Order: sequence, then C-alpha cells, then structure tokens
Amino acid sequence: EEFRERLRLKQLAAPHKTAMTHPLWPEIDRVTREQLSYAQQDVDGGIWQLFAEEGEMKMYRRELEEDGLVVDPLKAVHQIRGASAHEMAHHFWSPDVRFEWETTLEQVTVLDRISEDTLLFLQLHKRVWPTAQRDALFWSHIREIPKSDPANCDAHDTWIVCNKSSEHPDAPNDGKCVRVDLTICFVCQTFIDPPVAEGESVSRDNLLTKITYCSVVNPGGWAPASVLRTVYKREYPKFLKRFTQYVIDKTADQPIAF
Ligand code: 6CM
Repeated sequence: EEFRERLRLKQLAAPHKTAMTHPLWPEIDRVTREQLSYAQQDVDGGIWQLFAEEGEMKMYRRELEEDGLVVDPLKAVHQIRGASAHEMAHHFWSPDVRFEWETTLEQVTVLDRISEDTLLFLQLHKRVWPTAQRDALFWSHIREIPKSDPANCDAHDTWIVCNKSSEHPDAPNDGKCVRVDLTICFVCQTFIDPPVAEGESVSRDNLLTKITYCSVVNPGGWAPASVLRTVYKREYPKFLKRFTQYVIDKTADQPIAF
C-alpha cells in the first residue's frame, strides 16, 4: 500500500523531466531525428523551386497534391546576425511569446505538458476566405543536438524545434473545424563569425545563425489550390522575416543565451 502510494506520489511529484517516459516519446524522437536529417539535405538537387528571395532568405517549394489537396513541401533557409540558435528556437517553441510574432492565429491552448521540452498545442487559425476555418493539434518538441553529433558539423551549437500533428481526447477532430495535418521543423545553428581571439568573450556581433525551416501542411479539407498557394507565398516569407526580427530585437540588450 505504502509502496503504491509512494510510487504515485513520485510520479506526481516528478513528472517527466524529459519526454522519454511518455507514450509519444518513440514518435517524438524518431520524427525529430528524421526532420533534422531532412532539413540538412541540400536544396540544390533540382526538385526545389525557388519562390521567394529577400536578402539572405531563400524559400523553396515543391508542388505536390494529395487527393486534390495542395500539400506543397516548403523549405526555407535564412541567416541572421545578433541572436543565437537557442534564442531563435526557444522563441519559436515557447507559447508565452507566440502571439508576439505569429499573425495567423486566433487562439492557442496548451492541451498537455508532456515534459519540460515538449508541449501539446491546439491552435485555431484565422479563416482564409473563401475556405473553412482551420485548427491544428500538434506536439512541439525542442532539443539541442549534442556537440558530438555529426549533424552539428562545424557549428558552435545546433537546436531544433519539431512540430507534428497528433491527437488528444480533449480536442477530438469532430468536424466543427477543419483540422490541418502538419509536419514542421525549425533548425538553427550558431556560428561564431567573425571568430573571437583566445580569452575574449563572444558578443552579439559575433553571432551568425543559420536557419532552416521545413513544412508540409495538408489543409485537411477542400480549399482551392490557387488560394492556398497565394496565401502561402505571402505568409511564409512574412512569418520568417517577422519572427527572426522579433527575436533579434527582443534579445538585443540581454546576455547571450547559448
Ligand atoms: O510554423 C509556424 N508557426 C508555428 C507556430 O504557430 C506552427 C504553426 C503551424 C501552422 C501551419 C499552418 C496552418 C495553416 C492554417 C491556415 C493559414 C492561415 C493564414 C491566415 C492568413 C490571414 O508550426 C509559422 C507558420 C506560417 C504559416 C504561413
């Protein structure tokens, strides 16, 4: 009796510090690794079509339809100065600041805290005329890639946020809203550039962060291809520019968080 009580208390007092003991963990771990390797593949293979370019930011897509719905995979690369990979990834992941940069949202609910680094989100997005309103239910996991991992290459550090559609009994897909199916990753690597001399400290002027953003979104129900492609073409560049500038401004006078 006492053992059971202690065990329960232990589970309550020390919930998953990492997501490793959660039933979703095998999927979270597998998809995050897959997305990291997908993000690191070159875009110069000929299958990617450049559709937006501004400064260092380049956005590519592949036209793809499934059952008549546009699911165009998107891959964007960008480079910014003045903020670290961890700062970029943290602000992309954290629900606390989402409304400060995300403009397509009406409502965000954190349905579950799977662990310190993994949340389950329900997001209600703005309606895009003339289609039905969409929502998205997904887990969102943030992690640093160990320095020893070959995926780090010559970077100072590497961080990833991976978002993947999921399910939860509190928000069944009951048809009241059209639910999108998404797989999204946001990968950032800090480079110390220009390098600092031995014994000198790194300032924000030495931070060069490379960003890769990949997304595949199935709209989940009828939506005219031309409307979707027009919205994506406008909204994705807007998102990446706005988001990166937001983090640069927000962190400018703070100590660097690696
Ligand atoms: O990745 C982005 N945002 C993350 C945090 O919100 C998260 C979001 C995924 C949503 C994926 C798109 C769902 C499509 C719903 C309809 C779009 C409405 C546009 C309304 C325009 C007024 O991963 C950035 C997502 C940037 C989307 C363009």
